[in-house]
Amino acid sequence: MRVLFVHPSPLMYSEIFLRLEPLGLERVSGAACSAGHEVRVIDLQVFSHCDLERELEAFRPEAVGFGLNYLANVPEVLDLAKAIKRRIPGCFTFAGGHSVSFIAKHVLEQSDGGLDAVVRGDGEVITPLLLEAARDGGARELPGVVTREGQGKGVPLMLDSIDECPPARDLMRRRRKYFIGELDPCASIEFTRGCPWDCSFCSAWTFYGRAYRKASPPAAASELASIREPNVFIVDDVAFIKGDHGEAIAREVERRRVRKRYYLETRADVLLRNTEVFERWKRLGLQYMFLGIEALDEHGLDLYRKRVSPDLNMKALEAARKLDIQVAINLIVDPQWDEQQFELVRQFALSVPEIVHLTVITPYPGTEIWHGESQKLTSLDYRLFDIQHAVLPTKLPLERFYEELVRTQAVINRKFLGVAAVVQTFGILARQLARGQTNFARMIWKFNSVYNPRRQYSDHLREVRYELPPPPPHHIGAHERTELYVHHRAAAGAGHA
Ligand code: B12
Ligand code: SF4
Repeated sequence: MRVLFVHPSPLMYSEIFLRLEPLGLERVSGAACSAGHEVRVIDLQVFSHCDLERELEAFRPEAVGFGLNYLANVPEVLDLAKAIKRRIPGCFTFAGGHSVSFIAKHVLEQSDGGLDAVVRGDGEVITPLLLEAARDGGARELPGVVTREGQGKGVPLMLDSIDECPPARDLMRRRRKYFIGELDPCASIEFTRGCPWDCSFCSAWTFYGRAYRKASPPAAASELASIREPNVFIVDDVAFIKGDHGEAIAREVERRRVRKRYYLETRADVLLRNTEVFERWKRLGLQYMFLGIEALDEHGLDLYRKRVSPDLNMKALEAARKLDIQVAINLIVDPQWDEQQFELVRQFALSVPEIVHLTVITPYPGTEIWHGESQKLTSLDYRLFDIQHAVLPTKLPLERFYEELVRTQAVINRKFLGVAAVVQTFGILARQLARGQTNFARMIWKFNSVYNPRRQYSDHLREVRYELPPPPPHHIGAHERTELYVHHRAAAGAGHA
């Protein structure tokens, strides 16, 4: 079968700092290739809608699969699916990915015949079965697959070992467009999948049922060695949860003499528990680390069920400084913040050497905080669910809220995107430009055009064609949390922290 996989366009607020290869879609594409299909991938982060039209004309796919990890991309995918159905009526269209797994039935209904199926959970095992069923019939019975006839029998199929079905990186074109900050160009890799913690604002744990799977160290190191880019983003939700796993991969990487520069995301307690692992990876090229600090006070940390204290967070920052790893920290903005609270955050951000990143608390389907928010949500417009917009009532008038938010982001960004920082990074920039790598240089000049309070406010005034389903009215109790799971942790190889 001729199968085209499509990754939607970037969300404008993330494009400034990074643009990364769609690893999940590449893995699903790899699985379809191994099953004997003729596969192409088009990533609308780096190609235009016109390019997609040309691809449809030239390739005439018999099936099109969309990656829907992000809620904000749902409207674009719905429109594309409908347009493709009109253009190639017999084409089988489907979507899969993180966000759509939690609202599969709703999205399918909204597609108005544009989508034939939505896949919930891991995509590697089910996609070849779905493509077979698209040709021979029986799609509606497949586990984890939602079609117009209803939900298939059984729970979504989990990949036993993430060593299987490596990503089809060779199918991606314009790979030089993928970057994160000065790690330009940058590839991505997965050492583990899933997260055993249970923060109330996050859906990483509900997706995988609090299980996580580990790549075997030789397989992880071989994959790393096969990557051509000099920089690598380790996409694990929490990197090096198990110290011995991180050490074992490091050993294999050393043995193969792989030398790259790395970016990863982890937790404060994991960094403190496994400091020597991070130290070893620093020697191997670890440059940047993202720490989800989320709140500066005990109350906020409890509310998000982060299971760390403010003191421990600060100790982790000190540990990272000693290791000489550049750290970006995330803080969650509460829409109830007033001017004073923003000012406190600005002062904090200017007092620490780390890059401070702000995200607005957003109840996503699949998170605990989604439940019971029906009275409070001010919008159900998918496009605003990108953690840069406020979809809960703000204490300040909305326009003032965005002024404060953008002002805070600008102060923080001047710290590392300003003239002094550019002078510091001049050598890096010059080397990249000489090699024709322009992503990082563009990023430096783009900030003001994208982060703009009026633009953010006016995003709320756009015509809304597609809305999220309203959240269930009741809060979720501790004993009901497993009901949020897409996968249940029965799968082989799944572990706990
Ligand atoms: C790495 C990552 C990123 C990267 C890479 C993005 C990219 N180009 O793919 C970066 C840093 C760029 C990023 C950015 C953002 N991210 Co992000 N990201 C992740 C993370 C940690 C891992 C994703 C990953 O690569 N996993 C490994 C691969 C193998 O798994 P996968 O992508 O899920 O794919 C599997 C299945 O989903 C499925 N699948 C995927 N695609 C398809 C397609 C088909 C057809 C099928 C059948 C199946 C299928 O099969 C795959 C294999 O099993 C997830 C958390 C998570 N655990 O999923 C958050 C996550 C997806 N991100 C999230 C958010 C909020 C964002 C941002 C909006 C944050 C921001 N404002 O800056 C941006 C927006 C990005 C954009 N669209 O432009 C949220 C999603 C929230 C939501 N409901 O919309 C998540 C869930 C994190 C969280 N816990 O809140 N992200
Ligand atoms: S925020 Fe991080 S630690 Fe908490 S559940 Fe999500 S991925 Fe896990």
